[in-house]
Amino acid sequence: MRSAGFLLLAAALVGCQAEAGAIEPYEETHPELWCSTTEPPTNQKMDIELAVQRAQSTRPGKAAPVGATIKVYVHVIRKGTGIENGDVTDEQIHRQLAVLNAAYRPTGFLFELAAIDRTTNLVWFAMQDGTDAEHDAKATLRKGTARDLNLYTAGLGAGSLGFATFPSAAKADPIGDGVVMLYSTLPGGSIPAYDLGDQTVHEVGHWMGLFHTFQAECRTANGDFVDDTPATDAPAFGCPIGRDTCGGGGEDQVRNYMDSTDDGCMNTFTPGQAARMKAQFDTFRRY
Ligand SMILES: [Ca+2]
Ligand SMILES: [Ca+2]
Ligand SMILES: [Zn+2]
Repeated sequence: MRSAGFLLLAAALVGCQAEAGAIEPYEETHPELWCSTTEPPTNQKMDIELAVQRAQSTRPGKAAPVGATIKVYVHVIRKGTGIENGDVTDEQIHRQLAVLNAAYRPTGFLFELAAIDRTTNLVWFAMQDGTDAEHDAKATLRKGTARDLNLYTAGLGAGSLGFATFPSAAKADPIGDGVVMLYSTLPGGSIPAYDLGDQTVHEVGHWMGLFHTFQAECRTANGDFVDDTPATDAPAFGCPIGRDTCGGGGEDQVRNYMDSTDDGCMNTFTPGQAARMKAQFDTFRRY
């Protein structure tokens, strides 16, 4: 069991070493909005994979980890009252939870609304990844433990649909742990093609430990450390069914939640992604 695990890891390491350079969207697409999650640098990814391997190979009984029901604390950051000021409604939040549960139920995870709070703050409303505004908002609002999802909605800016932290970062930065969404992507929001709540499913995918399916371009199918998502050369936008950007391995999974397609297009997590989420949650969020 253990040696098989290390063989898999060795294969992953080879994939990682081949990985270099930024992933550029196709010239013709130029989306105005995108996921702005920052993935860990390659050397840190190797440490993360090793930590998961180690933790999972020493699990009592060595049974595969199961999923969990995750409490969700929703923090609405607004400019004022009314949806035009980012004051998303309780109904939108309940619909978002339903979208999350529909997407994650097959993976073994469910989400349960714990609380909603609302804060009017123009500086926090414009928060971006890594800013003082983000830090201040999270330091003030975050609730629960590493097992709980803190979901912030705000106006963001700079083209961001949302951004998330990874499970492996939760212990070192418990305050920062969470998902920040552009408020107008929640179900019933105002962004065409990104108004069904699937962008939150994508960002929560990062929070669960998933990387983009196009992570390593065509160099390896294992750039996302998931075997059953074929190598993909670049993010897909819209819904280009049948696209196949890398030779072999099957068509690109444009319906995968961890690509970059429209909300109406993405509808799939693979068994490999579900297994990765469980191992990541068990290693980094259950302590
Ligand atoms: Ca893959
Ligand atoms: Ca292919
Ligand atoms: Zn992303």
